Amino acid sequence: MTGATWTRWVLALMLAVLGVQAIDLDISSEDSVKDAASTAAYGMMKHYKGNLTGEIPGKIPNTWWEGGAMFMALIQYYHYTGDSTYNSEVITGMQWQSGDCDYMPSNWSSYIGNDDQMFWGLAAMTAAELDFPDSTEGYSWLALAQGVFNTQVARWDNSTCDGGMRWQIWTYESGYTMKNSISNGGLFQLSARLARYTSNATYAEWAERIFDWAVSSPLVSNSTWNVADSTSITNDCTTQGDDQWTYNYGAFLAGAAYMYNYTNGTVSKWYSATHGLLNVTLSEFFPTSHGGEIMSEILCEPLEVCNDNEIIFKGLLSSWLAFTAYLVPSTYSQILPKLQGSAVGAAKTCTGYGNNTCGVRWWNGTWDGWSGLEEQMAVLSLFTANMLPFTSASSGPLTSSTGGNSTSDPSAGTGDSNNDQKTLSKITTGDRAGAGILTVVFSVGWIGMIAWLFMG
Ligand SMILES: *[C@@H]1O[C@H](CO)[C@@H](O)[C@H](O)[C@H]1NC(C)=O
Ligand SMILES: *[C@@H]1O[C@H](CO)[C@@H](O)[C@H](O)[C@H]1NC(C)=O
Ligand SMILES: *[C@@H]1O[C@H](CO)[C@@H](O)[C@H](O)[C@H]1NC(C)=O
Ligand SMILES: *[C@@H]1O[C@H](CO)[C@@H](O)[C@H](O)[C@H]1NC(C)=O
Ligand SMILES: *[C@@H]1O[C@H](CO)[C@@H](O)[C@H](O)[C@H]1NC(C)=O
Ligand SMILES: *[C@@H]1O[C@H](CO)[C@@H](O)[C@H](O)[C@H]1NC(C)=O
Ligand SMILES: *[C@@H]1O[C@H](CO)[C@@H](O)[C@H](O)[C@H]1NC(C)=O
Ligand SMILES: *[C@@H]1O[C@H](CO)[C@@H](O)[C@H](O)[C@H]1NC(C)=O
Ligand SMILES: *[C@@H]1O[C@H](CO)[C@@H](O)[C@H](O)[C@H]1NC(C)=O
Ligand SMILES: *[C@@H]1O[C@H](CO)[C@@H](O)[C@H](O)[C@H]1NC(C)=O
Ligand SMILES: CC(=O)N[C@H]1CO[C@H](CO)[C@@H](O)[C@@H]1O
Repeated sequence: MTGATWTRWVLALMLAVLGVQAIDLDISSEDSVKDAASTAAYGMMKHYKGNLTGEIPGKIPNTWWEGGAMFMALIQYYHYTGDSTYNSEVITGMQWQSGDCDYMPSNWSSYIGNDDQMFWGLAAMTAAELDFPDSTEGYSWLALAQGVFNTQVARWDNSTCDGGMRWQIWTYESGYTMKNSISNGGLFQLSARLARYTSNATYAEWAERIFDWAVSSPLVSNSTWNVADSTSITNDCTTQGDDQWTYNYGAFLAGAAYMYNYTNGTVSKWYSATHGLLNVTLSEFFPTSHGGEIMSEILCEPLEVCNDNEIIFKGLLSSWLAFTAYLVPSTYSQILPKLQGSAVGAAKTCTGYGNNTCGVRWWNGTWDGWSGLEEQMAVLSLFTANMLPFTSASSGPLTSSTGGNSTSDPSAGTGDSNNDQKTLSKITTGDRAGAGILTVVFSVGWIGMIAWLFMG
C-alpha cells in the first residue's frame, strides 16, 4: 500500500468509528450518482415491511398514500440505475393495493382523499412511461392510471366554485368542503400524461379544463404563478390558504411541461406556464440564505416541524423537475444546477447512525437528527433525478408511439362500487373502528374524522 492509500484507510476507519461517513457523492460521475441512489434506496427499504409474511403489501403503517409515493420513487430508481433489486416488491405492492383497477381498495377507500388515490395513479403512470416490467398477473400500469383518471373525473364538482376537484372524496371528511392544489394539480398532471402517452385528445381536454379552472380560482395565478394550497367552497372559493409547498408547484409545473410536449411546443400557454411556474419554484424553494442551489421546504424546515407527508414533498418536486427538463428542453440549464446543488447538499446530511441515514434539511451540512422512510424516499428521488445529465432525451417518459407498450383500457375502474357515494350508508361499525387506527393524511382531516366519529 502506498502512503496515500494508508491515509485513506485510516481516515475511512476513523470516520466509520466516529459514525460520520456521509454518502460520498461525485455529482459528475454516473457511477457515483447510482451508488448514492442505491444507498438511499437500501436505507428506505430497511423501513418497508410490506413484503414480509403476515404484512400487507404496499401498506405503510399509519399512512396509505405514502406507498404510492414510495413505489413511484423505486420505479424511477430502476429505470435510471438498472438495479432491479426491489422490482418484485414494487409489483406485488402496486397490484395488491390496486382495488378494481382504480386504487380504491375497499380496506382504505372509505377514508382517503383524491390526492391519496392520485399518488398511486401517478406511480402507475410512471411505470407505464418508464417501461417498468409488467405484472405477470394483474392490471397493466396504463390501465391503472386510466382507472384513477376515470374515477376522479367522475368526481369533478361543478356544483360549487364552477368546477374543481374537492380535496376529500366523502361528505363525512372535513376536507370535503375544500378544493386544493394537490388534488387539482395531481389530476391535471395525470390527464396531461395520459394525453401524451395515448394521444387520446379526451385526456388533453380534461387537462385543459382543470388548468383553466385552477387559474380562474385562487389556487393558481397565471400572472404571478403563485400556487396556493387550498380554497374553500364555504365562501365560493374566493379566498385562499396560501401555504407554500414544493409539491403543489411541482404538480402543476410537470403537468404544464407534459402539455407543452404533447402539443409539440406549439402552444404558448404551456410554454409560459412551464417557465412561469419554474421561475417561482426556483426562486422560492432554493433560498439564497442557503446558497440558492439547495431545495428547502421553506414552511416547515426553519422550525423543524415537517411531518412525514411534508418530508416527502421535496422528493416529488425533484422527480418532476427532472421530467420537466426532459419534456421542455429549454428548462434544462435552469433545472440541472438546482438538482445538483441539492444532491451535493443532501449527501452531506446522510451521516446518521453511522449507516448513511439521511436527514430532512439538505442545506444543513450534516445530519440533523431526523430519520425515517420518508427522509430516505426524498433523497432517493433526488439522487435518481440527478441521472439527468447522463441520459438522453429518450430516457425521459415514453409514449405509446416511442416505445411504451403498456396495455390501454379506456374504461378501467368504471365498474367498482367502492367509488360510489351511495355505498356510504353501508359503512359498518368495523370500518369506523378502523378509522381510529389510521392517521388521516392531514391533521384537519384527522380532526374532521374525530368529529365525525363522535357526531356520527
Ligand atoms: C441505521 O440505523 C438506524 C437506527 O438503528 C436504523 O433504524 C436504520 O434502519 C439503519 N439503516 C440502515 C441502512 O441500516
Ligand atoms: C415479495 O412478495 C412476492 C409475493 O409473495 C414475491 O413474489 C416476491 O419475491 C417478494 N419479494 C421480495 C424481495 O421478497
Ligand atoms: C385488507 O385487510 C386484510 C385484513 O387485514 C388484509 O389481509 C388485506 O391484505 C388488506 N388488503 C389491502 C389491499 O390492503
Ligand atoms: C361546469 O360549469 C361551468 C360554468 O358554469 C361550465 O362552463 C362548464 O361547461 C361545466 N362543465 C361541465 C363538465 O359540466
Ligand atoms: C389567465 O387566466 C384567466 C382566467 O382566470 C384568463 O381569462 C386569461 O386569459 C389567462 N391569461 C393568460 C395569459 O393565459
Ligand atoms: C405532434 O406532432 C406529431 C408528429 O408530427 C403529430 O402526429 C401530432 O398530432 C402532434 N400533436 C399535436 C397535439 O398537435
Ligand atoms: C424566468 O426567468 C428567466 C431568467 O431567470 C427569464 O429570462 C424569463 O423571462 C422568466 N420567464 C418567465 C415566464 O417569467
Ligand atoms: C418532448 O420530449 C422529448 C423527450 O421525451 C424531447 O426529445 C422533445 O424534444 C420534446 N418536445 C419538444 C417540443 O420540446
Ligand atoms: C413490452 O415490451 C417489453 C420489452 O421491451 C416486453 O418484455 C413486454 O412483454 C411488452 N409488454 C406488452 C404488454 O406487450
Ligand atoms: C379516449 O379516452 C376517453 C376517456 O377515457 C374514452 O372514452 C375513449 O374511448 C378513448 N378513445 C380511444 C380511441 O381510446
Ligand atoms: C448549519 C446548520 O444549521 N446546522 C444545524 C444542523 O442540524 C443540527 C441539528 O438540528 C443543528 O444543531 C445544526 O446547527
